[in-house]
Amino acid sequence: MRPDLQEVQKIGNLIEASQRILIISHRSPDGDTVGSALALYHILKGQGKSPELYCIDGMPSEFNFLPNIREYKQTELTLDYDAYISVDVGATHLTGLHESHPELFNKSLPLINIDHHYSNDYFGQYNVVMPTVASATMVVYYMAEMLNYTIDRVAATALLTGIYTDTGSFMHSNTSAEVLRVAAKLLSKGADRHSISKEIFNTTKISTMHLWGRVLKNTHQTPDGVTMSVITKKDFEETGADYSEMTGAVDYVNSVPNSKYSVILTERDGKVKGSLRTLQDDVNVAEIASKYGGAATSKQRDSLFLVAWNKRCAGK
Ligand SMILES: [Mn+2]
Repeated sequence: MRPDLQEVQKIGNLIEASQRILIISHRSPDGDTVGSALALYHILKGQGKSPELYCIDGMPSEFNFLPNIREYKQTELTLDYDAYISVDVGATHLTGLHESHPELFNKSLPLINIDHHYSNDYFGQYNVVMPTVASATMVVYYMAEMLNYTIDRVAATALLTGIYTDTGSFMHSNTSAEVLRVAAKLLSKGADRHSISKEIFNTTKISTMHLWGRVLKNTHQTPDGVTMSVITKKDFEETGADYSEMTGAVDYVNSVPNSKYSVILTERDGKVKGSLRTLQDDVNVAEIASKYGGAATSKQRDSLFLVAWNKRCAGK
């Protein structure tokens, strides 16, 4: 599968005619939104353009090894750019700009929406949305190839970062033959696989160690195979960890043998966040999460919900 040729050509023409281009990442930035944005930033600079990077949240330190990561701006936005590109943004509210800058998303501005989420409702003037593809960086890769943009070592490393993080280091079920083909092409272009795996997957802060220690200590399994753990506000305070340091904990909890699915309940700003994960084909955690008002981004194997701290949970 490849992006729609006509749409990509229109985007190529828009970029050709634009000078100042704003690239927007989603809040709580992950390797895919950052990798897509940094690859585009580098490629567009190579085309003689003046790209800028925007994210409403700061960058996690594990991405410090990526060139140009410090170019991200969090300052007040003035919408005077020639073009806009959102990357890995499955829904407009994930930018944190939907209320302050609604004109970005009502098709009145030249916004290019590059994404791979089923939830994406084609909010851009231009849209390249491929829900069957494992990462937004793969969509960027296809587009760059189609437009004959050069993918050098810097761009290849940024693109491979998104593949690495969205496939959980090639361990999630979305690791298709096509993922490995694209990863192989990026490696042959000089992508720095060693830095990605070391900086993102094999570097753990002491506060994360302590937080995960509590997650693991609190883990138990019900007789019907639900593996659960719980983390309170006090755990965050005492370990000095922040919410982002919970990333990946639910996958680890789910590794207990005979897990039908796993849940971590986290106390967060007066609410309880439930993170659910399964590796079973016959378990749909999105359905379970939806009983508690599950998030729009929920998937069959990977879901979230948020309930008020004092709300009594009905049912299971
Ligand atoms: Mn993604």
